[in-house]
Amino acid sequence: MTTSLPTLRDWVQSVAAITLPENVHWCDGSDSEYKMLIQMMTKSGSLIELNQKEYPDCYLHRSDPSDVARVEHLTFICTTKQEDAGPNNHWMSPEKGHKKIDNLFKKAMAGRTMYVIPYCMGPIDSPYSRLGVEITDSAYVVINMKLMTRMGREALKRIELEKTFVKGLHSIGDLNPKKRFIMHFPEELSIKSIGSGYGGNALLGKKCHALRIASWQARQEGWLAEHMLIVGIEKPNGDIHYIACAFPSACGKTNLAMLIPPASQPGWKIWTLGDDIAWLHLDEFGQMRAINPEAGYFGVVPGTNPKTNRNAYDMIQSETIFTNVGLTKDNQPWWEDKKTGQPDINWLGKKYDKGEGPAAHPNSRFTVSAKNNASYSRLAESPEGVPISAIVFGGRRKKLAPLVYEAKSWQHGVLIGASVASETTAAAIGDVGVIRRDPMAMKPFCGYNFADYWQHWLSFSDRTKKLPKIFHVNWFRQDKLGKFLWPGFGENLRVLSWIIDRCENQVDAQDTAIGYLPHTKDINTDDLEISNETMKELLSVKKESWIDEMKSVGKYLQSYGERLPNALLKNQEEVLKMLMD
Ligand code: OXD
Ligand code: MN
Repeated sequence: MTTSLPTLRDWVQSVAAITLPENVHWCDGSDSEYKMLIQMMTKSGSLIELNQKEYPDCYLHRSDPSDVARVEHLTFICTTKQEDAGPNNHWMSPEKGHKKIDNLFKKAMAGRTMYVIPYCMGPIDSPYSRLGVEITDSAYVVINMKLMTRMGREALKRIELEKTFVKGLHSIGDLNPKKRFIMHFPEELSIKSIGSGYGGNALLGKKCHALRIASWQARQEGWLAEHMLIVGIEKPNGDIHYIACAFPSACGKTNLAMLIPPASQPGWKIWTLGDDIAWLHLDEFGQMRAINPEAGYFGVVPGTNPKTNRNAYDMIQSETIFTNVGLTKDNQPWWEDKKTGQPDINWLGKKYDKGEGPAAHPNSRFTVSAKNNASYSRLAESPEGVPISAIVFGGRRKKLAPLVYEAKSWQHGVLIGASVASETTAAAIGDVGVIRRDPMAMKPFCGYNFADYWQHWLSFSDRTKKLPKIFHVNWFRQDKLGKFLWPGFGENLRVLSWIIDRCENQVDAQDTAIGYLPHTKDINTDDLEISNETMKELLSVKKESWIDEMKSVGKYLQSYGERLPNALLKNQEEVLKMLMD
């Protein structure tokens, strides 16, 4: 296989001339190709076949111990002007960026196969989808891209027709963290990544393309590329509302996207469209519609059990690639909180010893096709996407944020999104549990200056009167002893149900300075062991703390300087004033 598109052919040839691979393999995306690669990798030891009776077609990959998460400190946005990347990104000039990384690509693929992966982000026939080609020397990347994107022949056909695609060049290099860089050149629609074979650093269709580059393209073209799950919530009367939720990494997006209604909520159903990324467009009638650019899940494994996420637990019993989990004696994958089996070997391949840390790495992952999920929505393949009724922001906040509240307007909702803060998790290298601002859950993923991004968000209210309502949720509020106040998981449906009632104008709410809050009676707590006091606490707004919060938000926003949209600051000042009155 090769291509009739000269720009693609020339680019592949020029990359080969620098990286000097032994072979070039154009990926056709077929099942036989996938099988061939699995066989090759199991033979070489880079994949371990798991217990095929219990886990058919499941494999384990162990990444280098120094390469287990995204590396935000080594991720750069390379724009001509530094202000275009903004204070939210690490910046390098395109000239310096290319020079630095091109040096590392010299002979990087010597003795290896170079794979050329044409892929489509989004349903293959959707006008909202975008195309890319990833060149990589990692067979692990190829098999993951097969599960995570629409890749191969069909994608190439569309690339040849449209002639525009994002160029992604990746090599694992020598996995030396000192020679690891993830660079984005949004003005050229290109990505170069070297030195890591892990997740978002290496599967370039995901964070690099579908968020960082796509957010840049989206601003130019009038849409939004967001770190959001998309889920359909079917009410007992059969009506379905689609909502998009932005939570920071490892804050339960996958669990919410696959939620199973508890027995106490008969008649409700949940349909998954996506668990990580949403592309949002206004259609010709001004309705916001969403597609999921991905075709699979790259989810955090630890904590997955029949109680927390039955759908995910079942879905990863077959046709799954596990990365960095432990093993039982009979070669089944094992992770913390699996609730069954015993670890024998840890994620490093060593005999498990409780004193030496967890069996599975806290950021260990599963890769699986979205079609394996029992709650997969039939509209996930729909080229026109789904209409969005509500956008929901959230984060991990031990204190402060109530269980749920609603923005008073689109502009106020943008302020709420811009103010999102959360405790950091193991999804990225760095301290865990530290509160940081993570606007719209996009801190690591926005490919341009946040000030311009907020302006772009605000501009949607000039374009349509039909925008979704905006909400904020916090499943993670704790009492003084550090115990979670809200049961979470399936019970979150009770909160979603209030959100839907609000979208349908079925219930009124308390009008407070921070937004509209539910009356305690409107969150259904039937069959739930939760006291009235706890509910009150969950919905309480501590004035002094919120005054501090809004002051801190004001300071944060102002750090964006002159490009900060006035409307955002005006909204923050209004909320602060109402709190102080
Ligand atoms: C992810 C992340 O892997 O957000 O989805 O880190
Ligand atoms: Mn994510």
